[in-house]
Amino acid sequence: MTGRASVSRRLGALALEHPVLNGSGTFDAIAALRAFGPALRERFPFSAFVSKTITVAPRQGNPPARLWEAPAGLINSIGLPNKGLDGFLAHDLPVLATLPVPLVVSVAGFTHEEFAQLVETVGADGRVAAIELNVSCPNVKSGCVMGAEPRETLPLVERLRILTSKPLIVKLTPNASDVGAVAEAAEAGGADALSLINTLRSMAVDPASGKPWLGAGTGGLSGPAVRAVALEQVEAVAARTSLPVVGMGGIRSGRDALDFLAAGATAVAVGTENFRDPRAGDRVRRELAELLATPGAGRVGESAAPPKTASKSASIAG
Ligand code: RRO
Repeated sequence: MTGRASVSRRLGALALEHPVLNGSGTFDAIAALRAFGPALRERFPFSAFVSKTITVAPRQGNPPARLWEAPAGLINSIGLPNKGLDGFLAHDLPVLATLPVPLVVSVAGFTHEEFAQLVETVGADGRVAAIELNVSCPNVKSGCVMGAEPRETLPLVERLRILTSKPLIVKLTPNASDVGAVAEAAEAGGADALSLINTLRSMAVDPASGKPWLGAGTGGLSGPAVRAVALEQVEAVAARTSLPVVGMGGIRSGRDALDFLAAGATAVAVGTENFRDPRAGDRVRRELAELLATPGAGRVGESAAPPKTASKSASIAG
């Protein structure tokens, strides 16, 4: 993988001051502003903030239990609770717009129409820098399957592309049979960037009853348990498209983040670790900056495959 990382820190038109973002739904910036006040704005851990996914209609989310601690990981079955588009615009967006970094709004529709309404409305708002299309939520029964098959992803992204000039980031699922093919479909449809991985479909058994622990039966696994899977998928996607990739999955340290850059990611996102340590993003950013300043930082292994494009061939340290 030597030399597979891009030095560019752009996701389409969205320029990043450093490579560390948050994973959608893993950092409640509104609660953090209440808890940490101006100190959070002065030293915001992420180079862009990605919101929790919103839908057109408000949602309560899944029945409890919604969380299970797995070995080196977390299974969630949150089920997309949110205030809906109107509630987001009225209550959350005005606060998120005060953050000192660009705002990426994550959206999910159950139909193409819903996705279109979300992208058109959110994209027209000057406070929004980019839109993440969540086509990969593992925790809702219908919908959100549009990222599982290239034939579903291509027409959706094509339709949304013409509705906004803002960068579109497509969030990919690790549960697709061929994530590289879905990534190619997103690129063909006009996406500006890709992010992966969303969580791995999973379940946990209640030891007392022998029945599923989670109220919805199944959930999505994240945390260090998925990091090796995520790295492989980032590598595969970076090799098959020329789009910038935001790599995530179990990143806890600058060293973990560097591995994702070495696998071909342009930027990384810290997710589950934010729940354990709300300052994790800042630590990962500092540790990664130190590693990137170290000569030869990119030499983390043997090249698995030749880079597809010249832009992917710059070394990390370069
Ligand atoms: O809300 C959730 O249950 C959820 C979402 Br939208 C997602 O994209 N990924 C995930 O693991 N959980």
